[in-house]
Amino acid sequence: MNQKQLATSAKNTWCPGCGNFAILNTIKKVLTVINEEGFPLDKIVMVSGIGCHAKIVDYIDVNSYYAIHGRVTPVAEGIKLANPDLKVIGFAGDGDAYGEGLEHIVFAAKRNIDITMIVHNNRVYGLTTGQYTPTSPLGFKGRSTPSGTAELPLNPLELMLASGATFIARAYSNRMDLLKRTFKEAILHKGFSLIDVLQPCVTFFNTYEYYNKHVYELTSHDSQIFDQALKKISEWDYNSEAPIALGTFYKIEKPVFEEQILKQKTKVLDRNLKIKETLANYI
Ligand SMILES: Cc1ncc(C[n+]2csc(CCOP(=O)(O)OP(=O)(O)O)c2C)c(N)n1
Ligand code: SF4
Ligand SMILES: [Mg+2]
Repeated sequence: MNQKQLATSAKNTWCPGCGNFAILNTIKKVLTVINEEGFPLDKIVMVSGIGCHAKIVDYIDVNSYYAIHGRVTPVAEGIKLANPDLKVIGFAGDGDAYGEGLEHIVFAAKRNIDITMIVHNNRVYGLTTGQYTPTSPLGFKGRSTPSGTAELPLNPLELMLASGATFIARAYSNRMDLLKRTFKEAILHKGFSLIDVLQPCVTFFNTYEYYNKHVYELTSHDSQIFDQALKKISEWDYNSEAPIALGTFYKIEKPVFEEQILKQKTKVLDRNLKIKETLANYI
Protein backbone atom coordinates (compact mmCIF):
# COMPACT_ATOMS: atom_id res chain seq x y z
CA MET A 1 0.00 0.00 0.00
CA ASN A 2 1.28 3.47 -0.83
CA GLN A 3 -0.17 6.92 -0.36
CA LYS A 4 -1.44 7.14 -3.94
CA GLN A 5 -3.50 4.01 -3.43
CA LEU A 6 -5.26 5.74 -0.52
CA ALA A 7 -6.53 8.52 -2.80
CA THR A 8 -10.19 8.67 -3.88
CA SER A 9 -11.90 10.19 -6.91
CA ALA A 10 -13.62 12.88 -4.77
CA LYS A 11 -12.84 16.44 -5.87
CA ASN A 12 -11.05 18.39 -3.15
CA THR A 13 -12.97 21.58 -2.36
CA TRP A 14 -10.79 23.08 0.40
CA CYS A 15 -9.48 26.61 -0.21
CA PRO A 16 -5.90 26.70 -1.57
CA GLY A 17 -3.51 27.10 1.38
CA CYS A 18 -5.89 25.61 3.97
CA GLY A 19 -4.15 23.81 6.82
CA ASN A 20 -6.37 20.79 6.22
CA PHE A 21 -4.18 19.71 3.28
CA ALA A 22 -1.25 19.02 5.61
CA ILE A 23 -3.46 16.98 7.93
CA LEU A 24 -4.73 14.94 4.97
CA ASN A 25 -1.27 14.27 3.54
CA THR A 26 0.14 13.43 6.95
CA ILE A 27 -2.56 10.98 7.97
CA LYS A 28 -2.18 9.22 4.61
CA LYS A 29 1.56 8.86 5.27
CA VAL A 30 0.94 7.52 8.77
CA LEU A 31 -1.69 5.02 7.61
CA THR A 32 0.75 3.80 4.97
CA VAL A 33 3.49 3.32 7.59
CA ILE A 34 1.16 1.55 10.04
CA ASN A 35 0.04 -0.71 7.22
CA GLU A 36 3.65 -1.50 6.21
CA GLU A 37 4.32 -2.39 9.84
CA GLY A 38 1.57 -5.02 9.69
CA PHE A 39 -1.71 -3.36 10.66
CA PRO A 40 -4.41 -4.08 8.04
CA LEU A 41 -6.10 -0.98 6.63
CA ASP A 42 -9.50 -2.67 6.62
CA LYS A 43 -9.31 -2.49 10.42
CA ILE A 44 -9.09 1.29 10.37
CA VAL A 45 -12.30 3.33 10.67
CA MET A 46 -12.35 7.09 10.35
CA VAL A 47 -15.21 9.14 11.74
CA SER A 48 -15.79 12.80 10.94
CA GLY A 49 -18.22 15.51 11.93
CA ILE A 50 -19.72 18.30 9.85
CA GLY A 51 -17.49 21.13 8.69
CA CYS A 52 -14.56 21.75 6.34
CA HIS A 53 -12.45 19.26 8.36
CA ALA A 54 -15.05 16.54 7.84
CA LYS A 55 -14.39 16.29 4.12
CA ILE A 56 -11.10 14.56 4.95
CA VAL A 57 -12.90 11.20 5.02
CA ASP A 58 -13.98 11.71 1.40
CA TYR A 59 -10.35 11.98 0.36
CA ILE A 60 -8.98 8.76 1.91
CA ASP A 61 -9.93 5.33 0.73
CA VAL A 62 -10.52 3.56 4.07
CA ASN A 63 -13.76 2.77 5.93
CA SER A 64 -15.38 5.91 7.23
CA TYR A 65 -18.52 7.38 8.70
CA TYR A 66 -19.90 10.93 8.68
CA ALA A 67 -21.37 11.67 12.09
CA ILE A 68 -23.61 14.66 12.74
CA HIS A 69 -22.10 17.91 14.00
CA GLY A 70 -20.65 17.46 17.52
CA ARG A 71 -21.06 13.69 17.59
CA VAL A 72 -17.75 12.38 16.25
CA THR A 73 -16.65 11.11 19.66
CA PRO A 74 -19.72 9.04 20.65
CA VAL A 75 -19.90 7.48 17.19
CA ALA A 76 -16.21 6.56 17.39
CA GLU A 77 -16.79 5.13 20.88
CA GLY A 78 -19.72 3.03 19.66
CA ILE A 79 -17.67 1.59 16.79
CA LYS A 80 -14.80 0.72 19.14
CA LEU A 81 -17.11 -0.96 21.65
CA ALA A 82 -18.85 -2.97 18.94
CA ASN A 83 -15.53 -4.20 17.55
CA PRO A 84 -12.48 -3.57 19.76
CA ASP A 85 -10.15 -4.97 17.06
CA LEU A 86 -10.65 -1.81 15.03
CA LYS A 87 -8.52 1.32 15.26
CA VAL A 88 -10.94 4.21 15.29
CA ILE A 89 -9.76 7.72 14.41
CA GLY A 90 -12.09 10.68 14.83
CA PHE A 91 -11.56 13.90 12.84
CA ALA A 92 -13.43 16.80 14.39
CA GLY A 93 -13.45 20.57 14.03
CA ASP A 94 -12.93 22.85 17.01
CA GLY A 95 -16.60 23.83 16.76
CA ASP A 96 -17.46 20.17 16.63
CA ALA A 97 -15.23 18.83 19.43
CA TYR A 98 -14.98 21.86 21.73
CA GLY A 99 -18.41 23.40 21.14
CA GLU A 100 -21.42 21.28 20.36
CA GLY A 101 -19.68 17.99 21.27
CA LEU A 102 -17.68 19.17 24.27
CA GLU A 103 -19.24 16.83 26.83
CA HIS A 104 -18.38 13.81 24.71
CA ILE A 105 -14.60 14.35 24.77
CA VAL A 106 -14.78 14.77 28.56
CA PHE A 107 -16.47 11.39 29.04
CA ALA A 108 -14.33 9.61 26.44
CA ALA A 109 -11.24 10.89 28.28
CA LYS A 110 -12.67 9.89 31.66
CA ARG A 111 -13.39 6.37 30.39
CA ASN A 112 -10.05 6.08 28.61
CA ILE A 113 -11.63 4.38 25.62
CA ASP A 114 -9.00 3.49 23.04
CA ILE A 115 -9.83 5.92 20.23
CA THR A 116 -7.86 8.80 18.71
CA MET A 117 -9.37 12.24 18.23
CA ILE A 118 -7.66 14.59 15.77
CA VAL A 119 -9.07 18.09 16.21
CA HIS A 120 -8.64 20.44 13.23
CA ASN A 121 -8.48 23.55 15.39
CA ASN A 122 -8.76 26.51 13.02
CA ARG A 123 -10.43 28.45 15.85
CA VAL A 124 -13.38 29.35 13.65
CA TYR A 125 -16.51 27.77 12.15
CA GLY A 126 -15.04 27.40 8.66
CA LEU A 127 -17.84 25.76 6.70
CA THR A 128 -20.51 28.13 7.99
CA THR A 129 -18.34 31.12 6.99
CA GLY A 130 -16.48 32.41 9.99
CA GLN A 131 -18.38 32.50 13.27
CA TYR A 132 -16.35 32.33 16.52
CA THR A 133 -15.74 29.05 18.34
CA PRO A 134 -14.68 28.20 21.93
CA THR A 135 -11.00 28.65 20.96
CA SER A 136 -11.29 31.96 19.07
CA PRO A 137 -9.29 34.72 20.79
CA LEU A 138 -10.93 37.55 22.72
CA GLY A 139 -12.10 40.24 20.32
CA PHE A 140 -12.29 37.90 17.30
CA LYS A 141 -14.33 39.58 14.59
CA GLY A 142 -16.43 37.15 12.60
CA ARG A 143 -19.89 36.86 11.05
CA SER A 144 -21.63 36.50 14.42
CA THR A 145 -19.37 38.94 16.30
CA PRO A 146 -18.81 41.98 14.03
CA SER A 147 -17.65 44.03 17.03
CA GLY A 148 -15.41 41.26 18.38
CA THR A 149 -16.07 38.46 20.86
CA ALA A 150 -16.49 39.47 24.49
CA GLU A 151 -15.26 36.20 26.00
CA LEU A 152 -11.91 34.55 26.61
CA PRO A 153 -11.14 31.29 24.79
CA LEU A 154 -11.14 27.83 26.36
CA ASN A 155 -7.91 25.86 26.68
CA PRO A 156 -9.21 22.43 25.58
CA LEU A 157 -6.05 20.62 26.62
CA GLU A 158 -6.36 21.74 30.25
CA LEU A 159 -9.85 20.27 30.16
CA MET A 160 -8.53 17.00 28.68
CA LEU A 161 -5.89 16.73 31.41
CA ALA A 162 -8.47 17.33 34.14
CA SER A 163 -10.82 14.78 32.53
CA GLY A 164 -8.30 11.94 32.64
CA ALA A 165 -7.09 11.70 29.03
CA THR A 166 -4.03 9.44 28.80
CA PHE A 167 -2.51 11.05 25.68
CA ILE A 168 -2.62 14.79 25.06
CA ALA A 169 -0.70 16.59 22.32
CA ARG A 170 -0.64 19.76 20.28
CA ALA A 171 0.62 19.94 16.70
CA TYR A 172 0.64 22.52 13.90
CA SER A 173 -0.26 21.79 10.30
CA ASN A 174 2.77 23.77 9.11
CA ARG A 175 5.21 21.53 11.06
CA MET A 176 4.59 18.32 9.18
CA ASP A 177 7.38 16.22 10.61
CA LEU A 178 6.09 16.65 14.16
CA LEU A 179 2.52 16.20 12.92
CA LYS A 180 3.47 12.83 11.47
CA ARG A 181 5.28 11.64 14.60
CA THR A 182 2.42 12.78 16.82
CA PHE A 183 -0.32 11.17 14.72
CA LYS A 184 1.52 7.85 14.73
CA GLU A 185 2.23 7.97 18.46
CA ALA A 186 -1.40 8.83 19.24
CA ILE A 187 -2.86 6.13 17.02
CA LEU A 188 -0.58 3.49 18.54
CA HIS A 189 -1.29 4.67 22.10
CA LYS A 190 -3.55 2.30 24.01
CA GLY A 191 -6.20 4.56 25.50
CA PHE A 192 -7.89 7.84 24.71
CA SER A 193 -5.69 10.20 22.71
CA LEU A 194 -6.44 13.73 21.57
CA ILE A 195 -4.29 15.91 19.34
CA ASP A 196 -5.18 19.56 19.03
CA VAL A 197 -3.90 20.49 15.57
CA LEU A 198 -3.48 24.22 14.98
CA GLN A 199 -4.83 24.46 11.44
CA PRO A 200 -5.01 27.91 9.85
CA CYS A 201 -8.17 28.76 7.91
CA VAL A 202 -6.79 31.06 5.23
CA THR A 203 -10.24 32.40 4.39
CA PHE A 204 -11.74 33.25 7.78
CA PHE A 205 -8.84 33.27 10.27
CA ASN A 206 -5.39 33.22 8.76
CA THR A 207 -3.04 32.45 11.64
CA TYR A 208 0.05 31.24 9.71
CA GLU A 209 2.20 34.28 10.48
CA TYR A 210 1.23 34.27 14.14
CA TYR A 211 1.95 30.56 14.65
CA ASN A 212 5.15 30.62 12.60
CA LYS A 213 6.42 33.28 14.99
CA HIS A 214 5.24 31.67 18.25
CA VAL A 215 5.46 27.87 18.03
CA TYR A 216 8.31 25.78 19.40
CA GLU A 217 8.77 22.04 19.91
CA LEU A 218 8.90 20.58 23.44
CA THR A 219 12.28 19.23 24.49
CA SER A 220 13.38 17.70 27.80
CA HIS A 221 9.77 17.38 28.88
CA ASP A 222 8.61 14.41 30.97
CA SER A 223 5.19 13.52 29.57
CA GLN A 224 4.45 11.17 32.48
CA ILE A 225 4.34 13.94 35.05
CA PHE A 226 0.94 15.59 35.46
CA ASP A 227 2.27 18.88 36.86
CA GLN A 228 4.79 19.27 34.04
CA ALA A 229 2.06 18.59 31.50
CA LEU A 230 -0.22 21.18 33.13
CA LYS A 231 2.56 23.76 33.18
CA LYS A 232 3.32 23.36 29.48
CA ILE A 233 -0.34 23.08 28.43
CA SER A 234 -1.15 26.30 30.30
CA GLU A 235 1.82 28.29 29.02
CA TRP A 236 -0.31 29.57 26.12
CA ASP A 237 -3.98 30.25 26.79
CA TYR A 238 -5.11 30.45 23.12
CA ASN A 239 -5.23 34.21 23.54
CA SER A 240 -1.92 35.71 24.65
CA GLU A 241 1.37 36.36 22.86
CA ALA A 242 3.07 33.57 24.86
CA PRO A 243 5.21 30.90 23.18
CA ILE A 244 3.13 27.99 21.88
CA ALA A 245 4.48 24.56 22.80
CA LEU A 246 4.01 21.72 20.32
CA GLY A 247 4.44 18.02 21.11
CA THR A 248 3.14 15.38 23.48
CA PHE A 249 2.32 16.96 26.83
CA TYR A 250 0.99 13.90 28.61
CA LYS A 251 1.19 10.17 28.03
CA ILE A 252 0.41 7.57 30.66
CA GLU A 253 -1.03 4.05 30.83
CA LYS A 254 -4.38 3.23 32.43
CA PRO A 255 -6.90 0.39 31.94
CA VAL A 256 -8.99 0.93 28.84
CA PHE A 257 -12.78 1.10 28.91
CA GLU A 258 -13.58 -1.52 26.28
CA GLU A 259 -11.55 -4.19 28.10
CA GLN A 260 -13.37 -3.49 31.37
CA ILE A 261 -16.73 -3.68 29.60
CA LEU A 262 -15.82 -6.91 27.81
CA LYS A 263 -14.81 -8.52 31.13
CA GLN A 264 -18.25 -7.69 32.53
CA LYS A 265 -19.93 -9.03 29.40
CA THR A 266 -18.02 -12.32 29.69
CA LYS A 267 -19.08 -12.62 33.34
CA VAL A 268 -22.74 -12.11 32.40
CA LEU A 269 -22.47 -14.64 29.56
CA ASP A 270 -20.84 -17.20 31.93
CA ARG A 271 -23.59 -16.64 34.49
CA ASN A 272 -26.31 -17.06 31.83
CA LEU A 273 -24.67 -20.29 30.67
CA LYS A 274 -24.63 -21.65 34.25
CA ILE A 275 -28.31 -20.75 34.71
CA LYS A 276 -29.16 -22.55 31.45
CA GLU A 277 -27.21 -25.66 32.55
CA THR A 278 -28.93 -25.66 35.97
CA LEU A 279 -32.35 -25.33 34.38
CA ALA A 280 -31.54 -28.12 31.92
CA ASN A 281 -30.89 -30.48 34.89
CA TYR A 282 -34.46 -29.89 36.10
CA ILE A 283 -36.11 -30.60 32.76
C1 LIG B 1 -26.50 19.84 14.81
C2 LIG B 1 -25.92 20.89 13.93
N1 LIG B 1 -25.63 22.10 14.43
C3 LIG B 1 -25.09 23.04 13.63
C4 LIG B 1 -24.87 22.77 12.30
C5 LIG B 1 -24.32 23.85 11.40
N2 LIG B 1 -22.91 23.68 11.19
C6 LIG B 1 -22.41 22.91 10.21
S1 LIG B 1 -20.75 22.96 10.13
C7 LIG B 1 -20.71 23.99 11.46
C8 LIG B 1 -19.41 24.54 11.98
C9 LIG B 1 -18.25 23.69 11.76
O1 LIG B 1 -17.17 24.25 12.46
P1 LIG B 1 -16.00 23.34 12.92
O2 LIG B 1 -16.50 22.17 13.64
O3 LIG B 1 -15.01 24.19 13.62
O4 LIG B 1 -15.42 22.82 11.53
P2 LIG B 1 -14.65 23.60 10.35
O5 LIG B 1 -15.67 23.92 9.31
O6 LIG B 1 -14.04 24.82 10.93
O7 LIG B 1 -13.65 22.60 9.88
C10 LIG B 1 -21.96 24.28 11.94
C11 LIG B 1 -22.24 25.18 13.08
C12 LIG B 1 -25.17 21.49 11.82
N3 LIG B 1 -24.92 21.13 10.56
N4 LIG B 1 -25.70 20.57 12.64
S1 SF4 C 1 -13.00 27.92 4.79
FE1 SF4 C 1 -11.12 27.78 5.98
S2 SF4 C 1 -11.12 25.72 6.89
FE2 SF4 C 1 -12.62 25.76 5.22
S3 SF4 C 1 -11.48 25.00 3.44
FE3 SF4 C 1 -11.39 27.24 3.40
S4 SF4 C 1 -9.47 27.73 4.47
FE4 SF4 C 1 -9.98 25.61 4.99
MG1 LIG D 1 -13.26 25.06 12.94
